[in-house]
Amino acid sequence: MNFTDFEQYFYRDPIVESITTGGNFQLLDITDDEKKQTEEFIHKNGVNGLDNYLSQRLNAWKQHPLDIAVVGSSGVGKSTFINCLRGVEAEDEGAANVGIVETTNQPTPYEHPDFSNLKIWDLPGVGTPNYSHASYLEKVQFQRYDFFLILCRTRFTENDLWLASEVKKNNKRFLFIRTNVDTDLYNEYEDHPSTFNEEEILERIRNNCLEYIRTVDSDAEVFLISGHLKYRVRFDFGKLNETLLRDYPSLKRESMILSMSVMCKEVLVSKVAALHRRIWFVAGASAAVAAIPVPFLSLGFDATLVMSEAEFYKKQLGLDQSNLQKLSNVYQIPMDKIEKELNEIFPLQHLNALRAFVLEFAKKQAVGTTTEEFARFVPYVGTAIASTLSFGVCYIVLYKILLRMERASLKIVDVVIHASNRMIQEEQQRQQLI
Ligand SMILES: Nc1nc2c(ncn2[C@@H]2O[C@H](COP(=O)(O)OP(=O)(O)OP(=O)(O)O)[C@@H](O)[C@H]2O)c(=O)[nH]1
Ligand SMILES: [Mg+2]
Repeated sequence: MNFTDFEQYFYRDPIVESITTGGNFQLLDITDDEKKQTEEFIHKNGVNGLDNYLSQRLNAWKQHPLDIAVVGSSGVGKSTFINCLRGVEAEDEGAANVGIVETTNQPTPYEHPDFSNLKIWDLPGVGTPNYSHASYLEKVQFQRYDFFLILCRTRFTENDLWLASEVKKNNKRFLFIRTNVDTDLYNEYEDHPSTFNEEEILERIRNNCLEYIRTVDSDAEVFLISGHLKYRVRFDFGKLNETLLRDYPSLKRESMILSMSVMCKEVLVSKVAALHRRIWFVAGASAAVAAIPVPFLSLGFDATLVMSEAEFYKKQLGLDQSNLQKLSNVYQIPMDKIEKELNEIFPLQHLNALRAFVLEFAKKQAVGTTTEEFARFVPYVGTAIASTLSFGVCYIVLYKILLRMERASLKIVDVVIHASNRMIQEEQQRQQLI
């Protein structure tokens, strides 16, 4: 099968969504700038040092600080939401303090547990004696944030609207988030069990919020969520994340995508697209290294680099042991159920011993790979690199592993959604018994 057929094969694969079917690829395609920079590098230096140059490019996303501000009146659920975004529970170490009495009174940064460039800031609400309109912007260092998430629990206040208009004046972005919809739904159910209709109630809440916020921004949207971790796969959480990734300033977008936890299909698809476009960097860097002998492998191949990249996919797509264990705890999914689901796609034993698996895979892949298949990469990395077997093998190995991991991760998201629905049903039944 030549490379085009190989790609076609996956494009046509009817049973799964794959990297080729979801997300907006154009946005993440190799830019002319990137192509030009690599070309210039090769023109100047030959392939000497190209591995370093490309490896640096691979890590560039870590250099972008990302600061997201979460703001809203006291008690609307800021800290709870921040924990949810970071994938931690209120009782976990390093979690934001959550409570029924006022807990946040000065800007407090929370780093993402895995990616320290991403900080989510818990900001005090506007309009308290300590934070009047006049002093608020200066006191919270308004300019440092890339993005504002404005939260409310019932209705947005005048203070929230004031903040949104300030953000807009400064050409920054904000999103309105309405928390606590789980409680609203529950109350509605209690009050009107015979006519209860979830969609209708959510629509009513949405319209009610929109009426207010569209007075400051006619295009404003509102996202309805529950901040509790177990609801992270429900309501507008996925759409919220998608918008957050889409609206991020372009330079920081890759960084943002790679710095978020996988919590829904929207984030997952963006991550896969971002990882996919890294493959040619890794393959180029691998091929640029002078032949490093790998036992039993008769081609120059930077095995360490390729293995680390595969490990990076695993972590990015939430398939590492600690994340799976966490999902198992939060959503009460037995580990052997997770293992069984994964076995059909990417057996846990291989995921856990990924480095050995990658090497084995590369050995098999080296037989039968032909270099003409990669001619399309000549414009990016030059003939000297694109025509090596190393480039081809590395590309195919990473591509196939990424596809498998995408399927595996999508499966896990499905299992989590299922488990979350089950937990919610059980809770509703328990509450009816009280
Ligand atoms: N059911 C439900 N409870 C929530 C939600 N968000 C927050 N809570 C609860 O509401 C209470 C207040 O939440 P916090 O996250 O501490 O609110 P906050 O905005 O950080 O409060 P301050 O720091 O005091 O301004 C806690 O008991 C949370 O468990 C939600 O979406 N659904
Ligand atoms: Mg708080």
